[in-house]
Amino acid sequence: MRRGIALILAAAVLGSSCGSPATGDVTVSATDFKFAPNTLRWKVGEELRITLANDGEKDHEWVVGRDVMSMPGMAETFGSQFFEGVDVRFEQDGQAVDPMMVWMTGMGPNERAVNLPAGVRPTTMIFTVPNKPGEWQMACFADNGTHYEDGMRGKVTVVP
Ligand SMILES: [Cu+2]
Repeated sequence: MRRGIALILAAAVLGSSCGSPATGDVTVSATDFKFAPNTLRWKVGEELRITLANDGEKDHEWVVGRDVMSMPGMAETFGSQFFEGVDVRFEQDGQAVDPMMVWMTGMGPNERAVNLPAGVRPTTMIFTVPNKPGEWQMACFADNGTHYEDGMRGKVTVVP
């Protein structure tokens, strides 16, 4: 009986630590095949520094959006892109990096995915959270969406 209660308490503690989203400036670590943390909570208007680290062996990406689009013969992406129209600065090792070197290209005109090739230095995104409240997803759609299917996904909650 006592052991049963301890297990329930352990489950409750684990559940709450897994379930509470990370806030403020955080580093999101991409590994093969997940993001940690994978739940974030942002507030409209706050200026954030989100650092993205590829700690895995594979090439990854980080994209925030909604409405996964899947077309035959094409990689998946989000139909609605959180960072579309958002002014984002990038830094690596404290030095400014040209956004053109960081955003993925070729996935459609609206796509705003941060390229995280294997071995890349941690890349910091600096931006003010736009007025796009609600539930968003984070994802890596690399290797024709298999990373996403394997667990490279998460949630971004944007609160007013
Ligand atoms: Cu990936």
